[in-house]
Amino acid sequence: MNDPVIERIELHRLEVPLVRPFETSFGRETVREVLLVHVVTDSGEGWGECVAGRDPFYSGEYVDGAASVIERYLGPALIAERGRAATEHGSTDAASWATTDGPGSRGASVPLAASVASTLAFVAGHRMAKGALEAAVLDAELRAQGRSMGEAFGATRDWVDCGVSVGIAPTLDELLDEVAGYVEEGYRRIKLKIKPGWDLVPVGAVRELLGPDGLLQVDANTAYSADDIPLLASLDAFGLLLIEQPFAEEDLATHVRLAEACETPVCLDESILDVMTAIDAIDRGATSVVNIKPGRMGGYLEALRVHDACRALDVPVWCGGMLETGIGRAANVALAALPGFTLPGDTSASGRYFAEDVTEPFMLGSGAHRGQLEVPATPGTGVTVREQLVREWAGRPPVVLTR
Ligand code: OSB
Ligand code: MG
Repeated sequence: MNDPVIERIELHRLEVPLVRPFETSFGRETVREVLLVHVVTDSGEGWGECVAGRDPFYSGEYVDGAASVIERYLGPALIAERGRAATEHGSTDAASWATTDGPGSRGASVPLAASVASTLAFVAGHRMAKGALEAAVLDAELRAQGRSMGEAFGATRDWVDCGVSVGIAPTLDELLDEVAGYVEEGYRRIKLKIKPGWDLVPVGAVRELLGPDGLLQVDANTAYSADDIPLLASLDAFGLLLIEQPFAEEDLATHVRLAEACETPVCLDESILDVMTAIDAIDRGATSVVNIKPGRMGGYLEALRVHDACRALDVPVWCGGMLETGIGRAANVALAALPGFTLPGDTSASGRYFAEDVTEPFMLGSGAHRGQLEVPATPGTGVTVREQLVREWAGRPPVVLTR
């Protein structure tokens, strides 16, 4: 089969209100500024979601920068390269993605998606922008082949366990009300955002609410420094699953010191940029659990490599989230169905974020599937983008890049 040729790339910018403000140690969001990438090839179409936020606070990447780098550099390069590769070189070697668990479980048959990272490698950084393009190409390619993302990734489950990430609340009472609501909905794990001044007291109160067996973890989004190691180690008293990214992205050394000072596993998020940084952080003892966010790692294909590497090292992983719409969520849920994802993810239902989603909503199951989301089984991401809604919610006309 000839590789598909990319005919057009459209960038759609949407502002989607959150059902409640989401506050972290780095800021407060009331609206999700979404950048969607729509790729049209000669054999089908696909959608990808960029996870960059409105501001460069969680990461150096932010949505205006991602849109700009795609429009000016990445999009034109991808269109030009695919024109060239399809006419001159024929098929691309996808062996780099064929880290199979067994024959046919992964499939090496996504040559177009597998070539995106190398085509775009001439641009430094900008992983979230690159990851959105790769996701759209992957969706298009899999739809053309009639294969679901779960099938292509090597999913081993039909349903995934869901946790929920709970923002910093105005008061302790409001936090407890919010957490109680999520428990009632069935979420299998609670993650509390913490920062200096909002840590021991809310964590203790939520532990009390959940009881000793409730799964609970915390995420500091780099808000602490080495002086806080004793305070963070005192979180051991609350039986947490893990402490996520207390120190700066570049600061593996202080994470190693904390890991040596406490019983609770240390888990890196911001610091893990690709499979190389993941293995390095594990080798150094800076992380014993890994938060996998495909956007932060430049795409699903690199996320699969991180999953495989962690699995080989017996390091548990879980799927993080970036307040995605149904487009990014669908792919995250497919990824979270892989065998190394042994902890519940930040893969919450659509309703935890938005009153209305741009795809059919993801809803928690009931009965045996309480607190779980079902892995989409139809081709590509398996969800349908409500294009009319995308147009209605767009704050500006789409940017269209063509051959
Ligand atoms: O650190 O995991 C994080 C959202 C935006 C940026 C960073 C993070 C988060 C979350 C939300 O915790 C997870 C979700 O999508 O539910
Ligand atoms: Mg985090």
